[in-house]
Amino acid sequence: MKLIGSNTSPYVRKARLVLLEKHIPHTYVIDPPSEPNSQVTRFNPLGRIPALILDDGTCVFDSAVIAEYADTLNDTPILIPRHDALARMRVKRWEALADGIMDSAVVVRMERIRPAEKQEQANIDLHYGTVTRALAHAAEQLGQREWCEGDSISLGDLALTSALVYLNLRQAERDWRGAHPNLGAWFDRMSKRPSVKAALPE
Ligand SMILES: N[C@@H](CCC(=O)N[C@@H](CS)C(=O)NCC(=O)O)C(=O)O
Repeated sequence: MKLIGSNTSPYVRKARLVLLEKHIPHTYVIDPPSEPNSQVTRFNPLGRIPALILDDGTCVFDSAVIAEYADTLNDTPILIPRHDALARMRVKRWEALADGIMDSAVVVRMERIRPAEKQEQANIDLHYGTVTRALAHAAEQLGQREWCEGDSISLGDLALTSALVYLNLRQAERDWRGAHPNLGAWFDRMSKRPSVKAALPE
């Protein structure tokens, strides 16, 4: 299978982390949709990345569907609990929280790269504030635990890691570690994983 993505996209990073953690063989192809010759719309009608192309040509999107599909391919590890409905919901909720951080951080990024006179400060403030609130919630929920959910790594950990990597990249001024030292310590542990090292933006 082939994962189409870019090194800056947090959604792509989430999908890559899932494939890498589960040691699922794949080729990683960099093809940002913003490039004029991008082929992404040939596969994904939404023109977005990540897009996972299976060997028979099936295109899997978006990142949540890719994560769920990939997780069923093997049990090493299981990243989304299969039988415990509440644990499964909590993992998917961590993913939703992390995706929401990514969504708002992407809005802020898109505003900031517009010409200064066209930037909407109210939109920046709204989404910057959403990230601030979501980070506080994540830190509070995480507490001193080693993992977002249960006693092993889950999709929640990978999604949150990806969101934080994106904040480090695009909101470098944000001192989220200072505000939430427990999140910083957890992130430092996650950052030592070979998957996270392999999927960092260049
Ligand atoms: N909800 C989607 C979001 C994907 C997304 O918005 N990807 C961005 C890159 S960060 C993209 O492809 N943007 C190009 C576009 O929308 O034209 C997911 O989780 O995969």
